[in-house]
Amino acid sequence: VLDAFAKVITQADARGEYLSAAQLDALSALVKDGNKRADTVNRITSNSSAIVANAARALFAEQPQLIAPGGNAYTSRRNAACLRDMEIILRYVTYAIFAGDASVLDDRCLNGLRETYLALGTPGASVAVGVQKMKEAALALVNDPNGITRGDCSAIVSEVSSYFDRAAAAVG
Ligand code: PEB
Repeated sequence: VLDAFAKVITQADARGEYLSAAQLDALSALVKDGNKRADTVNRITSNSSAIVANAARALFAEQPQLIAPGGNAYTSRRNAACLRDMEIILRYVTYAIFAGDASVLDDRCLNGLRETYLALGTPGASVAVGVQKMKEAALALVNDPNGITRGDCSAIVSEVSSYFDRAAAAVG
C-alpha cells in the first residue's frame, strides 16, 4: 500500500535520484490542499450508509431482474452480500482518496475481483453500475458548498471520480 508521498519516493529511489522540482511541487500542492481531501473523505465516510443504500436501491430499480426470484441479489443473503460488496468498494475508495493513491484500492479490493464475480456468476457489469451510482452521490457531497469555505475543488473532484471509475472498470 502506497500513498502519494511513498509512491513518488519509491519512484525516485528506483532511479537513485533526488525528488524533482515537479515532484516537490505536486507534493506541496497535496499538502496545501489537504483540507479538501480530508473534508472529502469525512463527507463520504459519514454518509456511507446512505450512499450504499441509495445506490443499491437505484440499481435494483433499473435492473429489477437482480431482485426477482432467481436474480443475483434475490434472497436476503444475496441482497446483503450485494450491499456489503458495495460498502467494501466504497470503503477502499475512501482510503485511496485519503492516501492520494489508488494502490490500496487496487491491491486489497480490485485485484482478482473480476475473476471472483465470474466464478460466482455475479454480473460485474451490474456491480459497475452500482459503483457509478455511488460515484454520483459522492460527487454531489464533495461539491456541496454548505459548511465549507468555497474554493476550487476541480482537482479533488476529478481524482475522486477516477477511483470510482477505476473500481467500475475493474469489474464491468
Ligand atoms: C467480493 N462478493 C461475494 C463473494 C466475494 C465477494 C469474495 C463470495 C463470498 C461471500 O458471499 O461473501 N469480498 C467482496 C469484495 C471484497 C471481498 C468486493 C474485497 C476485499 O473480500 N449481487 C448482485 C449485484 C451485486 C451482487 C449486481 C452490487 O446482484 C453482489 C451487488 N456478491 C454479490 C452477491 C454475492 C456476492 C459474493 C449477491 C453472493 C453470491 C452468491 O452466493 O450467489
